Amino acid sequence: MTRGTVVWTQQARAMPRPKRLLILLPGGQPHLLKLGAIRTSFREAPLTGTLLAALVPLELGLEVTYVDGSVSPIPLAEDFDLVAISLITGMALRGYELAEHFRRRGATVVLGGIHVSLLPEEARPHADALVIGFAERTWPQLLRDWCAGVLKPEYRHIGPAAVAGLPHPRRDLQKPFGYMMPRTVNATRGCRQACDFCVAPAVPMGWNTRPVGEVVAEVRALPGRTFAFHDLNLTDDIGYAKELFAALRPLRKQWGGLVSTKIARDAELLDLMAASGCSYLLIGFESVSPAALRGMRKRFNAPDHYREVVEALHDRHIVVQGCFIFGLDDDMPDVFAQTVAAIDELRIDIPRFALYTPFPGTESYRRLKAEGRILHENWRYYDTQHVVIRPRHMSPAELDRGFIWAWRECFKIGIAAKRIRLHRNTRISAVGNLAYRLYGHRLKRDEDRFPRTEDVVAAWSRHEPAQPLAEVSA
Ligand code: B12
Repeated sequence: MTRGTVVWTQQARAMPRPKRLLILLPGGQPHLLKLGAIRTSFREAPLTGTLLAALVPLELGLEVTYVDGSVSPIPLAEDFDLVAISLITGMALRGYELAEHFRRRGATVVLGGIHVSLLPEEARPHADALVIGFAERTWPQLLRDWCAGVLKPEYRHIGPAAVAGLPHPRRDLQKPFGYMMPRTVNATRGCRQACDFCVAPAVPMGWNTRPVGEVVAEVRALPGRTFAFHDLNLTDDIGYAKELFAALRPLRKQWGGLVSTKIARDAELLDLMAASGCSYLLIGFESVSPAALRGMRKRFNAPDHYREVVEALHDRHIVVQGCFIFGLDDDMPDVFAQTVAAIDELRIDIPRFALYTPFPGTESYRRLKAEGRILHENWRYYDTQHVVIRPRHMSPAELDRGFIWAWRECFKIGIAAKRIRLHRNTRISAVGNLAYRLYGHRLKRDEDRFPRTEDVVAAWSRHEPAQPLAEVSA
């Protein structure tokens, strides 16, 4: 053995192993599609985890693992030094269980995300540190503190996110073939509207936009020709949106995103949007009743103009994914049939339904709580797909049945096929309709995964645990 080799071996032994960081989204089962050994999500790839991974300071030398529990098993038997878990309300209880699990194995646990910002006191006992608000600045600082052994119990950033100069999300850590749309991008943060069910005014997120040049550079660097914007309301600042769309045009990519019905008021915006490669849009129509819309403070939605909105987009070959909410105060028992008929008349390409859900911290929560109409606070069911309130003009069970009926009715094969044929962009429309048809079927069939309201309320009053950990990792 040469002298040099001995020195190398001793150095290798003396080198500390890199600290292991797990970034975890607890994940939800409802949108999982299992085909034999293949697990994929109906969804688009979330940005939260990949952005947090990109923000990890390189000089700390951490070994980063990213797991989205929606598409991958959670590595319960592995040891990590630091586990960072992102929580939205529907995932909160699972997240707490996972936090306890990894803490028992010796990890330091950090919790962040919308739910933590809404209810920090609930989250606090489950974590060594909380991150409240947007984390572009606080998360790198937290990691530096942790490595230096001076972790604080709380890191807080209230107000608009610091979005200039962001690194590109670590999409290389994403599960390959895990998502229907793997390439997602974020251009704006927050929303300036005040819809009563939305958490944006509750956090409060403020409003901020990334420099257009940085967004364009990120999009240019993406492989493939398609991507999706993950913004709450991409066109909330119309001037910014126009500048962005004009700059995207030369890239000749196709994209989808979330916008409000307000876009139809501006033909120039629509033209720029279409020319920049917009191929589908998710729009919250929410209701066909003006009174219901007033009740939820979404006055800028005018059902009389919905037809115009859809036509303006169809004229530009843009597929319209329309969201509708059931369980609003003005909803009568015939709201389900009325909405399904309106969707047909409006020629919405991909309809989608949600239940009115009073997320903690929101205006709707305060109001319904004061009226004694919140059935339970088992956050597991706060996912907009389970009834958690007592509606005004029907029973919770009627709302439950009507909701499932609408999902099933709207995606009956003949009806869905007619919708698909109507649009020139058949591929997107077909994939969307097929995915939601499968979803509607599971909603009805899979009683274990979608227990109905009476059972949930009964279990809540018996103080039963939310969900065993084994189920989480399955
Ligand atoms: C894009 C989006 C989606 C995408 C991707 C979801 C995802 N998991 O990322 C899709 C379409 C799939 C989706 C689905 C759903 N969504 Co969604 N979605 C959004 C949206 C518009 C943007 C999220 C985003 O990507 N932001 C950009 C990223 C980078 O920011 P971020 O996630 O906020 O994270 C930042 C901070 O919060 C923080 N942070 C977050 N987690 C953690 C964790 C740690 C440890 C740290 C340090 C920091 C940290 O750091 C990040 C950088 O600042 C938000 C609205 C919003 N503005 O947040 C709604 C939102 C998150 N969705 C919501 C809901 C309800 C859902 C669904 C349940 C709807 C449904 N029934 O299908 C599902 C749930 C799916 C799931 N399992 O997550 C609600 C959640 C409300 C709540 N209290 O729970 C929101 C807030 C919308 C709203 N206005 O009410 N959604």
